[in-house]
Amino acid sequence: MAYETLLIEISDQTGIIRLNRPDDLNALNNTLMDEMTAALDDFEANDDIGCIVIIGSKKAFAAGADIKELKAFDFASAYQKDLISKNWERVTSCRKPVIAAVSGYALGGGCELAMMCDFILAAENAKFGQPEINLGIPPGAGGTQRLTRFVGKSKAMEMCLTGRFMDAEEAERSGLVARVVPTDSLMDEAKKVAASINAKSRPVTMMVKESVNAAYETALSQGVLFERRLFHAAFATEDKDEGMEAFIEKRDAHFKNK
Ligand code: DAK
Repeated sequence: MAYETLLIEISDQTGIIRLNRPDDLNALNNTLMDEMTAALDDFEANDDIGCIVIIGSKKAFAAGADIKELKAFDFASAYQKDLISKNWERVTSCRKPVIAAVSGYALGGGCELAMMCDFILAAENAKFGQPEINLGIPPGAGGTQRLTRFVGKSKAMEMCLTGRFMDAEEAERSGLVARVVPTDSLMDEAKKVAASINAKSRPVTMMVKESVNAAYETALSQGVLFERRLFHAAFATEDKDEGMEAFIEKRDAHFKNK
């Protein structure tokens, strides 16, 4: 498929989606979100791909949903058309790990998209924020919910109420991002992390992802029980035998994803 707003690349076993609307700081319009849905569908269906990276430009991961597109809606049309809802959730149902590699601005829907990914790798120049309040709207793609879970009520409330941006150092300190890397090495670092995940047993990476995500949706005792069921299930895989044999034989494991 030819993409208008994305650059797609497969590097080793990593599917890379680069947002590509440079003139609008990668503002997330309907076409881009449709294309991202299609790209994620393709990568998910491709057995050669273990892991996915979403990245923008040096200046902007994404400066939010496209305000020029949003402006045209009123309540009746937003409600009846379920404004920009259907193509925003695809990343959250992806079973393969998805890494957000954020350089520059990740604002509004851009910050929300990054938070929908499994973890965020931030460049030193990254800036996160939910500035929707300056436009006379609240966050609409999970910003008040996910940001609060990442950084706690006080900081999330302050950011959503004032529109203040958080830099990479503060984002790492607050638990929003996994790690901060030099700005010019962001893509290389993202590929390295992805390669390290690609070398693991794919069904087990899926189990880990499902289990960590369950921590957000369940009580602790139910989450631990869910983890226990997956743990026992992993003992039915050939990869469990390979991983343990490799350890005992002091060699690298070669997983078959079985
Ligand atoms: N939309 C459209 N165009 C944008 C944009 C955006 N979000 N952000 C930047 N641009 C465009 C600018 O209009 C400008 O275009 P031209 O004027 O050159 O044609 C170009 O990108 C460069 O921007 P600036 O000239 O402003 O660049 P600066 O370096 O001076 O400033 C900035 C960078 C990021 C601080 C500034 O551009 C800015 O404040 N941008 C807007 C940030 C913002 O308010 N974002 C939140 C948008 S609302 C939902 C899903 C998603 C959402 C809601 C619901 N559902 C699933 C229901 C999300 C909503 C939002 O994200």
